[in-house]
Amino acid sequence: MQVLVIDDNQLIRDLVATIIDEVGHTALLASGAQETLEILAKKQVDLILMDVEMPEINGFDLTQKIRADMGSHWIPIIFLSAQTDTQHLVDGINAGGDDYLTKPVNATVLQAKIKAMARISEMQHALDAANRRLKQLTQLDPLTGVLNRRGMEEELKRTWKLFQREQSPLCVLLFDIDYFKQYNDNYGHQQGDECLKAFCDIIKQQLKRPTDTLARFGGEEFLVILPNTKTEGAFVIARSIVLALKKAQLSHADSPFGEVVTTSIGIASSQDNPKSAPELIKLADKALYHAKSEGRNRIVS
Ligand code: GH3
Ligand code: MG
Ligand code: MG
Ligand code: MG
Ligand code: MG
Repeated sequence: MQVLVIDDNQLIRDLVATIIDEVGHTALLASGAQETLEILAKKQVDLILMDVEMPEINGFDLTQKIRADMGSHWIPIIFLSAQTDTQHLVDGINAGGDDYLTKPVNATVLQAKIKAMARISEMQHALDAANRRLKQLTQLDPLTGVLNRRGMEEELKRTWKLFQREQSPLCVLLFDIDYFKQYNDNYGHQQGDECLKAFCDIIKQQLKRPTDTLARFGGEEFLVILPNTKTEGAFVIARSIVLALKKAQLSHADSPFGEVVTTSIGIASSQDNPKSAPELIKLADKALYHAKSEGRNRIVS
């Protein structure tokens, strides 16, 4: 574990560091609030040992600040204080601390408490990992492995915030496979599923930036989110996907376009002045509608 020791007294910091060292953990040292926040921003910290009496900000207030800053990310905090009255301990727990030891510190007691906190911290890490996995599962489409509608909405929200902050252009491409009902009718639903997977693979291969995202919008409709891309750039990518799809020659006997699978694409851009992310999608949907009504197998913005 990396244990952050916060104390304005250097002698105590060094003493506590030695106690931590003895049981095979690594001590990180901070003399006050600023150093504490710098270390927390830069390094992985698994446990905090916090002095209470400090000149600029006391340990209770600093604990409240850390808890507020870190949101759902929990780091165990043990107070080390010269105050022995029980009300002080209660105040410490109320401020967000997890345990309270009095100074001078008993090395054996502190090492035992560190062991207990390490156990809880490990459970917390496992829980965090499980939550991350769960989030991933609830945001991915099981058939194609790309983001599902829920994941798409989260990603779009994130990208929209970035666009608002940095005013870098943002485009989306909305795809709808042409005559896909006939594809299913002709080849069966299972082959239809394979076609959707192949379609996604073709799109993914044309997305060169790690920030470009593909999501399943629903059924045989897919959305590509292109941060930092102007309309012209979005057209270039849309055309490259159409070309790759043409090269792939996915048979579709009932298609009027050379008996292969084709797609219609609607492009929308932040340059069209949508007021929100859903409005951007609405513009893409409108463009896609025009691509369909103008004959399919085309790109419209
Ligand atoms: P258009 O050219 O106007 O887009 O016609 P279309 O037939 O593609 O459009 P429509 O929206 O009427 O049909 C979409 C079809 O996509 C119908 C549905 O059965 C099929 N579909 C949706 N999701 C899946 C899926 O997960 N697997 C398979 N195999 N087919 C799907
Ligand atoms: Mg002190
Ligand atoms: Mg459709
Ligand atoms: Mg349709
Ligand atoms: Mg379709």
